[in-house]
Amino acid sequence: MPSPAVSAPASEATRDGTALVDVAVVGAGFAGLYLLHLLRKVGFVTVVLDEAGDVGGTWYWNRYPGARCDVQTIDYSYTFDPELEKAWTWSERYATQSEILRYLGFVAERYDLRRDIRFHTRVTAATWDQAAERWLLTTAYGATVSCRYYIMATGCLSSPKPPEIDGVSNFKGEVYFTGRWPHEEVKFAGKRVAVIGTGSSGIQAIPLIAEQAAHLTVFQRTPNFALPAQNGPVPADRVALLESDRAGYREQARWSLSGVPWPRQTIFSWQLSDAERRERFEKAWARGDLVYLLTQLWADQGVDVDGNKLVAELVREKIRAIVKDPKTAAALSPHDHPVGAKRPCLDTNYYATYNRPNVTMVNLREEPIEAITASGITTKERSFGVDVIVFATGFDAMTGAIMAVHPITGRGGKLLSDVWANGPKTYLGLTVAGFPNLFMVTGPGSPSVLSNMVVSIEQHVDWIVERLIAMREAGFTTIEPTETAQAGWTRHLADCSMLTLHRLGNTWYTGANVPGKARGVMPYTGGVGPYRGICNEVVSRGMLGFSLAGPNLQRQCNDGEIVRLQPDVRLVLNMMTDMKLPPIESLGVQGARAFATQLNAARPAGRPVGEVVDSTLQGADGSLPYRLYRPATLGPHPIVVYFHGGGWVLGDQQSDDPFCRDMCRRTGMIFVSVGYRHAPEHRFPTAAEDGYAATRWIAEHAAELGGMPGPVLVAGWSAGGNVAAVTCQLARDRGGPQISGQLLICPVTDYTFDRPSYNENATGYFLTRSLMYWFWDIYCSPVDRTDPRVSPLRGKLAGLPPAFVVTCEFDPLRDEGIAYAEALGAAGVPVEQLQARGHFHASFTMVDVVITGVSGRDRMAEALRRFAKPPKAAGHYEQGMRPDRKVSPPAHATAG
Ligand code: N01
Repeated sequence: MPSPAVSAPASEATRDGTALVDVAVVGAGFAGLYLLHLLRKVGFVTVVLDEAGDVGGTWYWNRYPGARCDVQTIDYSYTFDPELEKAWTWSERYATQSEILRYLGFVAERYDLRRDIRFHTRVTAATWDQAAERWLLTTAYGATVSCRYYIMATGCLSSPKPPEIDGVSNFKGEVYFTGRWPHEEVKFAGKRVAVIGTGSSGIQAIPLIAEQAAHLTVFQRTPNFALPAQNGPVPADRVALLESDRAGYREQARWSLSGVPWPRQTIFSWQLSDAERRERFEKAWARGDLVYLLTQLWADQGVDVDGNKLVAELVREKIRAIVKDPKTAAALSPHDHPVGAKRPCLDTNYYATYNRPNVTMVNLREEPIEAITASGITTKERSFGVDVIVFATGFDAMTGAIMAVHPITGRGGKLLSDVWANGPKTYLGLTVAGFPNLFMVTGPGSPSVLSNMVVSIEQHVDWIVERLIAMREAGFTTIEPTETAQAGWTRHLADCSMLTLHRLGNTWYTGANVPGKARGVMPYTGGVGPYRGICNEVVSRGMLGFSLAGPNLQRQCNDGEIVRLQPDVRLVLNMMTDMKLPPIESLGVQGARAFATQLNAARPAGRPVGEVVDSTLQGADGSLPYRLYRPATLGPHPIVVYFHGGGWVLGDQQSDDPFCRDMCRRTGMIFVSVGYRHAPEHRFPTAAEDGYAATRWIAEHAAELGGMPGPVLVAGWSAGGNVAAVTCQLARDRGGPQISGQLLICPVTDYTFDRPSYNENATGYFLTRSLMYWFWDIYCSPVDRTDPRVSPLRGKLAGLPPAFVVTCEFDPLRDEGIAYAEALGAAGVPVEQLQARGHFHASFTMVDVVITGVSGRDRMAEALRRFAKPPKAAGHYEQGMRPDRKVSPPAHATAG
């Protein structure tokens, strides 16, 4: 093993005792080793510094009994060199720590890496020298390194956190930390052992310690979900899949959500029977694969609280079946976080260990630890005499190891600790504004710990090294992200965090495990593949968000934000682009209708409601079909008359089915979706007159429909929003029916096309300018377009029911929706607006596809509920009666 006295590599120059290199890398784990290999290969003089005595990173330190990886090792391996893949075979599906360490040693040997690694070398400070455009690193043993580029390959879970329990230093027995386990064998035989902490480390170590110790007492504060690893040979189906097309398998992993190639589930929990769900769960349990368990049960398990609760209950059922003592089983059953919000654990005999006579579980929720004494541990209730304490208390994750190099001083004396005081700020999780030429591998703001780490590491290393090569070729010597790009990324991360349930757990993902640490989801929750696409796009768009400079070059700053769309909207639009769909207007009316039907057939089915009834009502000129959605709760319910979208040309009473179901559930109201007539068969003003007539009929037949007699509400999306707005004006002018509120989602309100949103969003966001021209031409002659029955913005607005107007940032109709809301307000109508940032025209109707639309629909439902509740003095809202109320978005997604 190399000693601390490793001399400076031959490739390094020195000046005044300071080693001069192109690149200094901190950390000799998976990331540092691959960086060194690649950087050297392309001619950068590189040194790697590591506090450890040899290569391995996290696998060097975490030597506790039972330590293994929790992603199958065929996936948790380097893929950069096919020859390396051939040269190494894993012995088990989840390799032990010692086997992984051997693998990393083998890699170091194979590429002769150790000669450029300085072990036992802790970096104590890093300072950017603007004049020299270099970083100066100081180390614990005094040596200094000057580098052009400074890369933190320090890992996400390498800085153990202190246990935060009084009296640890008083304890006279043996103390171990799982994250800093000794190299010598630790003997537990005949000893009374305490383990504090039941995360992945504790759960792996506990069964093995229990087998040796005279007695083991486990101190558990929060129970975790754990899945039996079912370790053994690598499953034959995965090996066959890999070997049938190794390159294809690896490529799929790179573009998958988690870095392991599993397909996206498309079936939702509510489409499966109890028996089918159980069967899927049992298969996952028997498979022993966390990624499989977290992604392959049903599509809503990771994004919806209700879909997730079904998984949680099935795991708790398993715990109750394995653990004999009901009180212990109950204590081991997590209830405080969704499955996957906290990293679930992969175990071998964990739950069954609590059936052993020599194991006691202490539930710290009932009896917290008060102190550690010379002879043991005292809780609020009892004292436990122990000989050994094992702290499996976790890490200051994601930021801890980076901040452990302190101070990191960037441009203008800026300290990273100050910049990150309220939580890490990065661009792409790779770079930080104000810290030129500093890179982080799998830093906060990148998928990192929510992915197969090796896939994410290889992506970062490749991206960084390619950037350094490109800079060298172009003559640039510094690179730094802009504040705009970083702020945009921070916003994008927050948007992404609404996609999954990670925000709902108090975990190390959110900084909650370290007292005083800023809270917020730190890893990128938008998925490995989408993230890779974004990093590539930064490059293809001319290093968007970066400023580059060089001695003989003009500074190049391509300022801007890489993602302004909501993450799921971006995915949907990219998917549509990939499908190379023809413009809808090029298909002709019948073709467009067939196409819309085909699109609707491919979307997720809506959720169950109490009852769905198809029938007919009386329209302006004959009967019209309608579809009624009734809540499962006891009636009578308020009625919402709903008008679908489709430009007065496409769609029918079923075409917004998932949206109506969702809103019926969310509001607890009856939704009646009206099949109003369409152009070109029925041009202006048929849709408007049908809408009005249908509303009148529904109000008159409210009791028969099971609804509340009295005022109804109206709602509509797009052209349906137009029909809803017009209906309110007609109802006011024609003596009823009474309407207590209007919900207008991306409504058409005016015939002019010159507002900025028409130009800004003319193409690329599904509803295009030319499609809108087409709709208008089919429905309404130019001479009729100023008529308020098609351009309600041109009508009289006073005296209309209160309104909730939704507009989307990337929608040609945005500005006319805003104009309508403002005009309503100016006319004294109580109005609330939801201007949805990052959304497009179909964001709110693409239920269970655009997950970030949930909070918007919650706000719409709240508005409808308020409208339906008349003020005490009057039967319905009159002009100006209701103050405009501000509504906060809900804390989390609900199923409605
Ligand atoms: O750490 P943790 P870990 N008093 O933070 C408890 C990876 N990993 O080392 O939840 C009492 O998960 C704490 O309780 P609570 C993996 O990503 C991977 O186990 O804060 N208890 C918790 O139970 C993993 O998620 C593998 O209430 C205290 C435990 O200590 C991550 O590393 C193996 C306490 C800490 O759990 C971290 O896992 C191991 C106190 N004062 C780890 N302070 C693989 O298989 C903390 N706790 C690849």
